[in-house]
Amino acid sequence: MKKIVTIQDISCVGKCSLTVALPIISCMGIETAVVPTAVLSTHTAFDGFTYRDLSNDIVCIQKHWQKEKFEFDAIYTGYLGSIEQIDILKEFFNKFRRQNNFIFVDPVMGDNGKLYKGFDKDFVKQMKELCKTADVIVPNLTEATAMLDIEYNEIYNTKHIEDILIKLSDLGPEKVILTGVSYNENEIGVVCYDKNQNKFYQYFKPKINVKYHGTGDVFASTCVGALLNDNTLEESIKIAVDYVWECIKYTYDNKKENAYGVDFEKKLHMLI
Ligand code: PXL
Repeated sequence: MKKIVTIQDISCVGKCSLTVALPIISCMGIETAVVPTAVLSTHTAFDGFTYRDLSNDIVCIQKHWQKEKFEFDAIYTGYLGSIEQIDILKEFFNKFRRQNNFIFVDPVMGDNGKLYKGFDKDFVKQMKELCKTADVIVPNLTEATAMLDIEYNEIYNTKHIEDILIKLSDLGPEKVILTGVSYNENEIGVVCYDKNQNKFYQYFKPKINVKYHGTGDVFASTCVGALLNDNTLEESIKIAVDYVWECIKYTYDNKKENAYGVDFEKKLHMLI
């Protein structure tokens, strides 16, 4: 059985990060170890959320796991709360990186051209450093342009997107997956680049005009699960886009509320 460790916060209410990653990856038949980086009462789009930092615990967990000689087929990081946590994870990667495993970084920092609460340019700089050490990264357009320090624009062409992918892969990662790409008002999807194969792949679906919280985490979790299950990059983005799209469609058709994320539970059967 394949085994992954995913390292991100646990937001008690508001489906995202660990409360999404754990069920999704488990449904894909992969043993899922978790390292919670922080406990929040809700994700940060709610007012007045509580935040307990677990940075020290990450170090203790790492030391224990080294003694136990645990190994993982993939290491997947998501939302991180501080620059200190990024430094801790660089060390974690050094200790658990193997010839035959891969490091998958979702540089969660923002969306729709804006950074989330609590993130600034220094954080972006350090997240870029973490991305340099990864094998696969999954930024959205906001995160990609922030890391490359280029202007975020809602209108762009294929060349702009391919330039971004190549520049990000030049940093280090062999595979770069850019989410939330939309060349016209009818379609949205993912474009990715495989440096070793020097190939771009893309996959689009009809746009549903709504934004839900946590869909980036649903995508990243499904994508890393699909890659671990020996799907190609091209197959994996298709599996993940199709799943996220069905989750959005179901949620949109059944309720319009969006702060709590998508009802991904109703579509988990697609992944089993
Ligand atoms: O979905 C990304 C995410 C994860 N964790 C927390 C967040 C967010 C996005 O805002 O606030 C705590």
